[in-house]
Amino acid sequence: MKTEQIMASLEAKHPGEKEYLQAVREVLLSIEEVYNQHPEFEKAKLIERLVEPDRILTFRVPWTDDNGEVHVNLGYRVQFNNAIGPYKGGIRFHPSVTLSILKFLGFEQTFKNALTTLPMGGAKGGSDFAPRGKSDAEIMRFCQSWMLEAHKILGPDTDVPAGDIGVGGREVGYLYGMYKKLTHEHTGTLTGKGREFGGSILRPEATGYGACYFLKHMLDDLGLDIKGKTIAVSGFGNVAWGAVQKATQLGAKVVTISGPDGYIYDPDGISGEKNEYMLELRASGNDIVAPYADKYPTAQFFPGKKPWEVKVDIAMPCATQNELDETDARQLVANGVQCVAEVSNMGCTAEAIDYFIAQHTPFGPGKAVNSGGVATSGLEMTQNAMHIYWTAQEVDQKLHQIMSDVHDQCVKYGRQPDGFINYVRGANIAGFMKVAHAMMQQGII
Ligand code: 2IT
Repeated sequence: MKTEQIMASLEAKHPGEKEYLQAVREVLLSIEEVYNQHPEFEKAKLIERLVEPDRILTFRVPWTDDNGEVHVNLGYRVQFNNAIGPYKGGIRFHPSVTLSILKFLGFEQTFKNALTTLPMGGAKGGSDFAPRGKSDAEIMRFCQSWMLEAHKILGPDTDVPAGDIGVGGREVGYLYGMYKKLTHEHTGTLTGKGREFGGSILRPEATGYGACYFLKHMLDDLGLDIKGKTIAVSGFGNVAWGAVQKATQLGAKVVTISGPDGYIYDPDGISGEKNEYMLELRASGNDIVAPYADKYPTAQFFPGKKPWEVKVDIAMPCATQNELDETDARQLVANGVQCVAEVSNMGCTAEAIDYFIAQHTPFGPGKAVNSGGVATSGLEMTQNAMHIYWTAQEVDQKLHQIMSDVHDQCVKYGRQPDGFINYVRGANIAGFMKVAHAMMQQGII
Protein backbone atom coordinates (compact mmCIF):
# COMPACT_ATOMS: atom_id res chain seq x y z
CA MET A 1 0.00 0.00 0.00
CA LYS A 2 1.18 3.45 -0.86
CA THR A 3 -0.64 5.81 1.48
CA GLU A 4 0.11 8.93 -0.55
CA GLN A 5 -1.10 7.32 -3.76
CA ILE A 6 -4.37 6.20 -2.18
CA MET A 7 -4.83 9.58 -0.55
CA ALA A 8 -4.27 11.39 -3.86
CA SER A 9 -6.95 9.29 -5.49
CA LEU A 10 -9.37 9.84 -2.61
CA GLU A 11 -8.70 13.59 -2.64
CA ALA A 12 -9.52 13.68 -6.34
CA LYS A 13 -12.71 11.70 -5.82
CA HIS A 14 -13.87 13.53 -2.71
CA PRO A 15 -12.44 17.06 -2.91
CA GLY A 16 -12.91 19.19 0.17
CA GLU A 17 -14.00 16.36 2.47
CA LYS A 18 -11.29 17.33 4.89
CA GLU A 19 -12.35 15.52 8.07
CA TYR A 20 -12.92 12.28 6.16
CA LEU A 21 -9.55 12.56 4.42
CA GLN A 22 -7.87 13.38 7.76
CA ALA A 23 -9.33 10.29 9.44
CA VAL A 24 -8.40 7.98 6.56
CA ARG A 25 -4.84 9.32 6.37
CA GLU A 26 -4.29 8.76 10.10
CA VAL A 27 -5.35 5.13 9.87
CA LEU A 28 -3.49 4.35 6.65
CA LEU A 29 -0.22 5.77 7.93
CA SER A 30 -0.35 3.65 11.05
CA ILE A 31 -1.32 0.38 9.36
CA GLU A 32 0.91 0.68 6.29
CA GLU A 33 3.64 -1.52 7.71
CA VAL A 34 1.43 -4.46 8.73
CA TYR A 35 -0.62 -4.12 5.57
CA ASN A 36 2.48 -4.57 3.49
CA GLN A 37 3.25 -7.81 5.28
CA HIS A 38 0.03 -9.21 3.79
CA PRO A 39 0.24 -9.30 -0.02
CA GLU A 40 -3.17 -11.02 -0.08
CA PHE A 41 -4.73 -7.79 1.24
CA GLU A 42 -3.27 -5.82 -1.64
CA LYS A 43 -4.44 -8.42 -4.16
CA ALA A 44 -8.01 -8.17 -2.79
CA LYS A 45 -7.87 -4.34 -2.95
CA LEU A 46 -8.80 -4.39 0.69
CA ILE A 47 -7.91 -0.79 1.46
CA GLU A 48 -9.61 0.55 -1.65
CA ARG A 49 -12.80 -1.26 -0.50
CA LEU A 50 -12.45 -0.31 3.15
CA VAL A 51 -12.08 3.45 2.69
CA GLU A 52 -15.34 3.85 0.76
CA PRO A 53 -18.62 3.49 2.68
CA ASP A 54 -20.88 0.60 1.68
CA ARG A 55 -23.62 3.13 0.94
CA ILE A 56 -24.91 6.56 1.90
CA LEU A 57 -28.51 7.63 2.23
CA THR A 58 -29.08 11.38 1.98
CA PHE A 59 -32.48 12.91 2.26
CA ARG A 60 -34.44 16.05 2.89
CA VAL A 61 -35.92 16.58 6.38
CA PRO A 62 -38.84 19.01 6.25
CA TRP A 63 -40.37 20.14 9.53
CA THR A 64 -42.63 22.88 10.82
CA ASP A 65 -41.65 25.18 13.71
CA ASP A 66 -43.99 26.37 16.47
CA ASN A 67 -44.94 29.43 14.41
CA GLY A 68 -46.04 27.34 11.47
CA GLU A 69 -42.98 28.14 9.38
CA VAL A 70 -41.57 25.28 7.28
CA HIS A 71 -37.85 24.44 7.39
CA VAL A 72 -35.81 22.01 5.35
CA ASN A 73 -32.67 20.30 6.69
CA LEU A 74 -30.42 17.64 5.24
CA GLY A 75 -30.51 14.12 6.69
CA TYR A 76 -27.92 11.37 6.30
CA ARG A 77 -27.08 7.80 7.20
CA VAL A 78 -23.64 6.57 6.18
CA GLN A 79 -23.47 2.76 6.35
CA PHE A 80 -19.73 2.37 6.32
CA ASN A 81 -18.84 -1.26 6.83
CA ASN A 82 -20.71 -4.34 8.07
CA ALA A 83 -17.96 -6.96 7.82
CA ILE A 84 -18.15 -7.92 11.49
CA GLY A 85 -21.78 -7.15 12.37
CA PRO A 86 -24.82 -4.96 11.68
CA TYR A 87 -24.12 -1.29 11.06
CA LYS A 88 -23.87 0.54 14.37
CA GLY A 89 -23.15 4.14 15.28
CA GLY A 90 -24.62 7.38 16.49
CA ILE A 91 -26.69 10.19 15.02
CA ARG A 92 -25.42 13.76 15.26
CA PHE A 93 -27.67 16.82 15.04
CA HIS A 94 -25.52 19.95 14.75
CA PRO A 95 -25.32 22.81 12.23
CA SER A 96 -21.70 21.84 11.44
CA VAL A 97 -22.73 18.38 10.16
CA THR A 98 -21.62 17.64 6.60
CA LEU A 99 -21.17 14.45 4.64
CA SER A 100 -17.41 14.70 5.27
CA ILE A 101 -17.94 14.72 9.05
CA LEU A 102 -20.31 11.76 8.96
CA LYS A 103 -17.97 9.80 6.68
CA PHE A 104 -15.06 10.42 9.05
CA LEU A 105 -17.19 9.35 11.99
CA GLY A 106 -18.47 6.24 10.19
CA PHE A 107 -14.93 5.26 9.19
CA GLU A 108 -13.65 5.69 12.76
CA GLN A 109 -16.67 3.83 14.10
CA THR A 110 -15.79 0.78 12.01
CA PHE A 111 -12.43 0.35 13.78
CA LYS A 112 -13.73 1.39 17.18
CA ASN A 113 -16.52 -1.16 17.04
CA ALA A 114 -14.03 -3.83 16.03
CA LEU A 115 -11.98 -2.99 19.14
CA THR A 116 -14.95 -3.50 21.48
CA THR A 117 -14.81 -7.27 20.85
CA LEU A 118 -18.57 -7.19 20.04
CA PRO A 119 -20.03 -7.98 16.60
CA MET A 120 -20.87 -4.51 15.28
CA GLY A 121 -20.12 -2.83 11.96
CA GLY A 122 -19.61 0.91 11.54
CA ALA A 123 -22.11 3.64 10.60
CA LYS A 124 -22.99 7.23 11.41
CA GLY A 125 -25.85 9.54 10.61
CA GLY A 126 -27.42 12.83 11.42
CA SER A 127 -28.45 16.20 10.15
CA ASP A 128 -27.31 19.83 9.94
CA PHE A 129 -30.31 20.66 12.18
CA ALA A 130 -29.43 23.03 15.08
CA PRO A 131 -31.12 21.92 18.33
CA ARG A 132 -30.07 25.16 20.09
CA GLY A 133 -33.12 27.16 21.19
CA LYS A 134 -35.67 24.69 19.76
CA SER A 135 -38.78 23.79 21.74
CA ASP A 136 -39.49 20.24 22.81
CA ALA A 137 -42.30 19.99 20.25
CA GLU A 138 -39.98 21.18 17.48
CA ILE A 139 -37.35 18.61 18.46
CA MET A 140 -40.01 15.90 18.39
CA ARG A 141 -41.32 16.88 14.95
CA PHE A 142 -37.79 17.04 13.60
CA CYS A 143 -36.91 13.58 14.96
CA GLN A 144 -40.11 12.14 13.51
CA SER A 145 -39.41 13.61 10.09
CA TRP A 146 -35.82 12.31 10.13
CA MET A 147 -37.03 8.81 10.97
CA LEU A 148 -39.82 8.87 8.39
CA GLU A 149 -37.10 8.56 5.76
CA ALA A 150 -34.27 6.79 7.61
CA HIS A 151 -36.31 3.84 8.93
CA LYS A 152 -36.26 2.23 5.49
CA ILE A 153 -32.64 1.17 5.91
CA LEU A 154 -32.58 0.43 9.66
CA GLY A 155 -33.35 -2.76 11.60
CA PRO A 156 -32.17 -4.72 14.67
CA ASP A 157 -29.88 -6.94 12.58
CA THR A 158 -29.26 -4.37 9.84
CA ASP A 159 -28.44 -0.95 11.23
CA VAL A 160 -28.84 0.27 14.81
CA PRO A 161 -28.35 4.01 15.46
CA ALA A 162 -27.79 5.71 18.82
CA GLY A 163 -27.03 9.22 20.09
CA ASP A 164 -24.10 11.52 19.44
CA ILE A 165 -23.75 15.31 19.71
CA GLY A 166 -27.24 16.86 19.87
CA VAL A 167 -28.96 13.49 20.21
CA GLY A 168 -29.55 12.21 23.76
CA GLY A 169 -32.18 10.19 25.56
CA ARG A 170 -35.02 12.53 24.62
CA GLU A 171 -34.23 12.46 20.89
CA VAL A 172 -33.67 8.69 20.88
CA GLY A 173 -37.12 8.33 22.48
CA TYR A 174 -38.80 10.37 19.74
CA LEU A 175 -36.83 8.63 17.00
CA TYR A 176 -37.66 5.20 18.40
CA GLY A 177 -41.34 6.06 18.82
CA MET A 178 -41.64 6.89 15.14
CA TYR A 179 -39.54 3.88 14.08
CA LYS A 180 -41.82 1.57 16.06
CA LYS A 181 -44.97 3.11 14.60
CA LEU A 182 -43.69 2.81 11.04
CA THR A 183 -42.41 -0.75 11.28
CA HIS A 184 -44.86 -2.39 13.71
CA GLU A 185 -42.02 -3.90 15.68
CA HIS A 186 -40.39 -3.44 19.08
CA THR A 187 -37.00 -4.97 18.48
CA GLY A 188 -34.77 -2.30 19.95
CA THR A 189 -33.49 -0.81 16.69
CA LEU A 190 -31.99 2.18 18.50
CA THR A 191 -29.74 2.13 21.56
CA GLY A 192 -29.62 4.71 24.32
CA LYS A 193 -33.36 4.20 24.80
CA GLY A 194 -35.16 4.92 28.07
CA ARG A 195 -34.69 2.11 30.55
CA GLU A 196 -38.48 1.59 30.65
CA PHE A 197 -38.49 0.39 27.04
CA GLY A 198 -35.34 -1.64 26.64
CA GLY A 199 -32.56 0.87 27.30
CA SER A 200 -29.41 -0.10 29.15
CA ILE A 201 -29.43 1.45 32.60
CA LEU A 202 -25.81 2.53 32.21
CA ARG A 203 -25.76 3.84 28.61
CA PRO A 204 -25.83 7.59 29.51
CA GLU A 205 -22.74 7.25 31.72
CA ALA A 206 -20.99 4.57 29.69
CA THR A 207 -18.76 6.65 27.39
CA GLY A 208 -17.37 8.73 30.25
CA TYR A 209 -17.05 5.75 32.60
CA GLY A 210 -15.32 3.64 29.97
CA ALA A 211 -12.93 6.51 29.18
CA CYS A 212 -11.90 6.69 32.84
CA TYR A 213 -11.39 2.92 33.01
CA PHE A 214 -9.16 3.16 29.95
CA LEU A 215 -7.30 6.13 31.44
CA LYS A 216 -6.72 4.12 34.60
CA HIS A 217 -5.10 1.35 32.55
CA MET A 218 -2.88 3.92 30.81
CA LEU A 219 -1.79 5.30 34.18
CA ASP A 220 -1.26 1.80 35.63
CA ASP A 221 1.13 1.08 32.81
CA LEU A 222 3.07 4.24 33.71
CA GLY A 223 3.11 3.28 37.38
CA LEU A 224 0.91 6.30 38.18
CA ASP A 225 -2.19 6.50 40.36
CA ILE A 226 -5.28 8.41 39.26
CA LYS A 227 -5.91 9.43 42.88
CA GLY A 228 -5.05 13.08 43.48
CA LYS A 229 -4.51 13.90 39.80
CA THR A 230 -5.94 17.10 38.32
CA ILE A 231 -7.83 16.75 35.06
CA ALA A 232 -8.87 19.25 32.39
CA VAL A 233 -12.09 18.18 30.68
CA SER A 234 -13.60 20.01 27.71
CA GLY A 235 -17.27 19.98 26.72
CA PHE A 236 -20.26 19.79 29.04
CA GLY A 237 -22.46 17.14 27.44
CA ASN A 238 -23.30 13.61 28.40
CA VAL A 239 -19.79 12.33 27.80
CA ALA A 240 -18.11 15.05 29.89
CA TRP A 241 -20.66 14.48 32.65
CA GLY A 242 -19.95 10.73 32.85
CA ALA A 243 -16.18 11.30 32.73
CA VAL A 244 -16.30 13.91 35.51
CA GLN A 245 -18.43 11.63 37.67
CA LYS A 246 -16.19 8.57 37.31
CA ALA A 247 -12.90 10.51 37.52
CA THR A 248 -14.11 12.04 40.78
CA GLN A 249 -15.18 8.64 42.13
CA LEU A 250 -11.71 7.33 41.34
CA GLY A 251 -10.14 10.13 43.39
CA ALA A 252 -9.12 12.64 40.72
CA LYS A 253 -10.09 16.31 40.64
CA VAL A 254 -11.64 17.71 37.46
CA VAL A 255 -10.99 21.45 37.29
CA THR A 256 -12.39 22.50 33.89
CA ILE A 257 -15.36 22.08 31.56
CA SER A 258 -16.08 24.10 28.43
CA GLY A 259 -18.70 25.16 25.91
CA PRO A 260 -18.72 27.02 22.61
CA ASP A 261 -18.58 30.26 24.66
CA GLY A 262 -15.36 29.51 26.62
CA TYR A 263 -14.22 27.45 29.59
CA ILE A 264 -14.83 27.24 33.32
CA TYR A 265 -11.92 26.83 35.74
CA ASP A 266 -12.96 25.62 39.17
CA PRO A 267 -9.87 24.91 41.33
CA ASP A 268 -12.11 23.34 44.02
CA GLY A 269 -13.08 20.60 41.59
CA ILE A 270 -16.25 19.98 39.62
CA SER A 271 -18.12 17.19 41.35
CA GLY A 272 -21.42 16.16 42.89
CA GLU A 273 -24.04 18.88 42.64
CA LYS A 274 -21.79 20.96 40.38
CA ASN A 275 -21.57 18.10 37.91
CA GLU A 276 -25.34 17.68 37.98
CA TYR A 277 -25.71 21.42 37.34
CA MET A 278 -23.81 20.82 34.09
CA LEU A 279 -26.76 18.69 32.92
CA GLU A 280 -29.12 21.54 33.76
CA LEU A 281 -27.00 23.88 31.66
CA ARG A 282 -27.16 21.39 28.81
CA ALA A 283 -30.92 20.92 29.17
CA SER A 284 -31.47 24.69 29.02
CA GLY A 285 -30.73 24.39 25.29
CA ASN A 286 -28.58 27.56 25.24
CA ASP A 287 -25.28 25.74 24.69
CA ILE A 288 -23.22 27.96 27.05
CA VAL A 289 -21.21 27.26 30.24
CA ALA A 290 -20.76 30.85 31.46
CA PRO A 291 -23.65 30.63 34.03
CA TYR A 292 -21.60 28.07 36.02
CA ALA A 293 -19.30 30.87 37.24
CA ASP A 294 -22.28 32.96 38.36
CA LYS A 295 -23.66 30.05 40.36
CA TYR A 296 -20.38 28.87 41.89
CA PRO A 297 -18.12 31.77 42.99
CA THR A 298 -15.06 29.51 43.34
CA ALA A 299 -15.07 29.23 39.54
CA GLN A 300 -13.83 31.56 36.86
CA PHE A 301 -15.11 31.84 33.29
CA PHE A 302 -12.64 32.43 30.45
CA PRO A 303 -14.61 33.61 27.42
CA GLY A 304 -13.56 32.39 23.98
CA LYS A 305 -10.73 30.22 25.37
CA LYS A 306 -9.98 26.51 25.59
CA PRO A 307 -9.11 24.72 28.84
CA TRP A 308 -5.76 23.41 27.56
CA GLU A 309 -3.93 26.46 28.96
CA VAL A 310 -4.59 25.27 32.53
CA LYS A 311 -1.76 23.39 34.26
CA VAL A 312 -3.07 19.86 34.87
CA ASP A 313 -1.80 16.28 35.13
CA ILE A 314 -4.27 14.83 32.62
CA ALA A 315 -6.23 16.20 29.65
CA MET A 316 -9.52 14.67 28.49
CA PRO A 317 -11.02 16.37 25.45
CA CYS A 318 -14.74 15.49 25.52
CA ALA A 319 -16.28 18.00 23.09
CA THR A 320 -15.81 17.56 19.33
CA GLN A 321 -13.37 16.90 16.48
CA ASN A 322 -10.18 18.96 16.16
CA GLU A 323 -10.76 20.76 19.44
CA LEU A 324 -7.12 20.40 20.53
CA ASP A 325 -4.42 21.57 18.09
CA GLU A 326 -0.62 21.62 18.10
CA THR A 327 -0.43 24.92 20.02
CA ASP A 328 -2.63 23.41 22.73
CA ALA A 329 -0.54 20.23 22.75
CA ARG A 330 2.66 22.25 23.20
CA GLN A 331 1.12 24.20 26.06
CA LEU A 332 -0.07 21.04 27.83
CA VAL A 333 3.34 19.39 27.51
CA ALA A 334 5.13 22.57 28.64
CA ASN A 335 2.86 22.51 31.71
CA GLY A 336 3.88 18.93 32.48
CA VAL A 337 0.82 16.95 31.36
CA GLN A 338 1.38 13.24 32.13
CA CYS A 339 -1.29 11.63 30.00
CA VAL A 340 -3.86 12.61 27.37
CA ALA A 341 -7.03 10.55 26.91
CA GLU A 342 -8.98 11.75 23.88
CA VAL A 343 -12.65 11.09 24.52
CA SER A 344 -14.17 13.02 21.61
CA ASN A 345 -13.94 11.45 18.15
CA MET A 346 -10.76 12.80 16.50
CA GLY A 347 -10.63 15.48 19.20
CA CYS A 348 -6.98 16.21 18.44
CA THR A 349 -5.52 17.37 15.15
CA ALA A 350 -2.94 15.16 13.42
CA GLU A 351 -0.22 17.70 14.33
CA ALA A 352 -1.21 17.64 18.02
CA ILE A 353 -1.06 13.83 18.09
CA ASP A 354 2.32 13.79 16.32
CA TYR A 355 3.62 16.24 18.91
CA PHE A 356 2.40 14.19 21.88
CA ILE A 357 3.93 11.03 20.44
CA ALA A 358 7.23 12.76 19.60
CA GLN A 359 7.38 13.96 23.21
CA HIS A 360 6.52 10.47 24.46
CA THR A 361 3.42 11.82 26.16
CA PRO A 362 1.05 8.84 26.42
CA PHE A 363 -1.89 9.59 24.15
CA GLY A 364 -5.04 7.42 23.98
CA PRO A 365 -7.03 8.02 20.76
CA GLY A 366 -10.82 8.47 20.82
CA LYS A 367 -11.56 5.23 19.02
CA ALA A 368 -10.10 3.31 21.96
CA VAL A 369 -10.80 5.67 24.87
CA ASN A 370 -14.47 6.35 24.02
CA SER A 371 -15.33 2.83 22.84
CA GLY A 372 -17.17 2.07 26.10
CA GLY A 373 -20.12 4.07 24.77
CA VAL A 374 -20.79 1.97 21.73
CA ALA A 375 -19.78 -1.17 23.64
CA THR A 376 -22.59 -0.52 26.09
CA SER A 377 -24.88 0.04 23.10
CA GLY A 378 -23.79 -3.42 21.98
CA LEU A 379 -24.77 -4.77 25.40
CA GLU A 380 -28.15 -3.04 25.03
CA MET A 381 -28.61 -4.83 21.68
CA THR A 382 -27.90 -8.14 23.39
CA GLN A 383 -30.38 -7.38 26.18
CA ASN A 384 -33.04 -6.51 23.61
CA ALA A 385 -32.39 -9.61 21.48
CA MET A 386 -32.60 -11.83 24.58
CA HIS A 387 -35.55 -9.91 26.09
CA ILE A 388 -33.71 -9.56 29.36
CA TYR A 389 -32.51 -6.80 31.63
CA TRP A 390 -29.10 -6.37 33.20
CA THR A 391 -28.53 -4.32 36.35
CA ALA A 392 -26.16 -1.36 36.45
CA GLN A 393 -23.66 -3.52 38.29
CA GLU A 394 -23.76 -6.24 35.62
CA VAL A 395 -23.34 -3.72 32.80
CA ASP A 396 -20.54 -1.89 34.62
CA GLN A 397 -18.67 -5.13 35.15
CA LYS A 398 -18.94 -6.04 31.45
CA LEU A 399 -17.89 -2.52 30.49
CA HIS A 400 -14.87 -2.81 32.76
CA GLN A 401 -13.83 -6.04 31.09
CA ILE A 402 -14.29 -4.62 27.59
CA MET A 403 -12.17 -1.52 28.33
CA SER A 404 -9.48 -3.75 29.75
CA ASP A 405 -9.57 -5.87 26.54
CA VAL A 406 -9.45 -2.73 24.36
CA HIS A 407 -6.40 -1.57 26.30
CA ASP A 408 -4.73 -4.98 25.94
CA GLN A 409 -5.20 -4.86 22.17
CA CYS A 410 -3.63 -1.38 22.00
CA VAL A 411 -0.66 -2.62 24.01
CA LYS A 412 -0.29 -5.75 21.87
CA TYR A 413 0.08 -3.77 18.64
CA GLY A 414 1.37 -0.46 20.02
CA ARG A 415 4.17 -1.27 22.47
CA GLN A 416 7.51 -0.04 21.09
CA PRO A 417 10.88 -1.65 21.82
CA ASP A 418 11.66 1.22 24.22
CA GLY A 419 8.50 0.41 26.21
CA PHE A 420 6.49 3.44 25.10
CA ILE A 421 2.96 2.52 24.00
CA ASN A 422 1.87 4.16 20.77
CA TYR A 423 -1.87 3.81 21.37
CA VAL A 424 -2.77 5.33 18.00
CA ARG A 425 -0.86 2.67 16.17
CA GLY A 426 -2.07 -0.03 18.54
CA ALA A 427 -5.76 0.86 18.19
CA ASN A 428 -5.61 1.33 14.43
CA ILE A 429 -3.79 -1.94 13.76
CA ALA A 430 -5.93 -4.00 16.15
CA GLY A 431 -9.19 -2.60 14.73
CA PHE A 432 -7.99 -2.90 11.16
CA MET A 433 -6.75 -6.50 11.44
CA LYS A 434 -10.11 -7.71 12.71
CA VAL A 435 -12.08 -5.97 9.96
CA ALA A 436 -9.52 -7.04 7.34
CA HIS A 437 -9.68 -10.72 8.28
CA ALA A 438 -13.49 -10.62 8.27
CA MET A 439 -13.52 -9.00 4.82
CA MET A 440 -11.01 -11.47 3.40
CA GLN A 441 -13.15 -14.41 4.51
CA GLN A 442 -16.27 -12.96 2.91
CA GLY A 443 -14.91 -12.52 -0.60
CA ILE A 444 -14.92 -9.56 -2.96
CA ILE A 445 -18.17 -7.79 -2.13
O1 2IT B 1 -19.16 7.90 18.67
C1 2IT B 1 -19.77 6.96 19.21
O2 2IT B 1 -19.24 5.88 19.46
C2 2IT B 1 -21.18 7.17 19.53
N1 2IT B 1 -21.69 8.25 19.29
C3 2IT B 1 -22.00 6.07 20.12
C4 2IT B 1 -22.46 5.12 19.09
C5 2IT B 1 -23.41 4.06 19.58
O3 2IT B 1 -23.93 3.36 18.70
O4 2IT B 1 -23.64 3.93 20.78
